[in-house]
Amino acid sequence: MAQAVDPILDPFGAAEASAAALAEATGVERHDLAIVLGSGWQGAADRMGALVAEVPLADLGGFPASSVEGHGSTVRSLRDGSRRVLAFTGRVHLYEGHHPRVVAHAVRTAVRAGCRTVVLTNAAGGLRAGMHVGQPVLVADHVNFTGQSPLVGGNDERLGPRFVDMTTAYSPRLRALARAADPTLEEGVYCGFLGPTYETPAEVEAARALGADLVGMSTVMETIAAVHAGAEVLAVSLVTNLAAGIGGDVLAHDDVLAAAAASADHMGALIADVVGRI
Ligand code: 8IG
Repeated sequence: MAQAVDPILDPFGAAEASAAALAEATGVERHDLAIVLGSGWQGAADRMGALVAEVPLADLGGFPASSVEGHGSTVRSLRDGSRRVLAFTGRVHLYEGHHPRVVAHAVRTAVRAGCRTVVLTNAAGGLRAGMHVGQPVLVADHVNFTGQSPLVGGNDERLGPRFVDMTTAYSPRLRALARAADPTLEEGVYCGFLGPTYETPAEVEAARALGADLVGMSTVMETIAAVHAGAEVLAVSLVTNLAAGIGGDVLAHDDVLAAAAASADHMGALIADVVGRI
């Protein structure tokens, strides 16, 4: 069991402690790539390599239990040839009441464990005309509408610099690799909301006016932490609903999970193909 270090008080120390506990629990000293699996993406982990070890996040220190149905609470170490992949089977969100530094802890742990590439997956609402449920969309950029950031507060230079350029937060290189894997993949701008409410119709209009194509409640804190740490980010959203007021249906989490489950195989194959090219 790791010496518990609080990621709010000492995000660098906590990431370092969790990475050391991970190496100890898996027997794998360094990993190369991390993937965070959102709703609907769980099946993808099995396709990305041979399972070496699976560790409860509760054993690594700094990780709270996830309270959201459809999200796991383990990390898997996978081997794909010479490459070592870390797959987080779930994540925690701001809307669960977690501090942005707690939300960012998995990504910071992965970077301390050696990962230079972070793949973030999520389920999201689609805003753009023509989007359909079950469609994967490459995140090309984001609007941080949460009013929060894991970088607020004193900056620890061991994590990254005080001010962070976000011009190429969603790596153009990795997006090109993903489009090569699936030329039908569309790209979109993800607007991160605090949640847990879905948007009001006025908020949907606001997001659209801000240039968003997707709305969701995750990913943005993790992307900021990864870019801060110098890692390359690839993010893919699975459209599991059309944003409130667009499809005419009232949104329910069960419908989101059902749409995600129906696309699990497709998303698994897609992400395994893309990750294989990185
Ligand atoms: I799945 O329509 C999923 N997550 N904010 N809006 C927001 N988050 C979401 C949505 C949505 N669908």
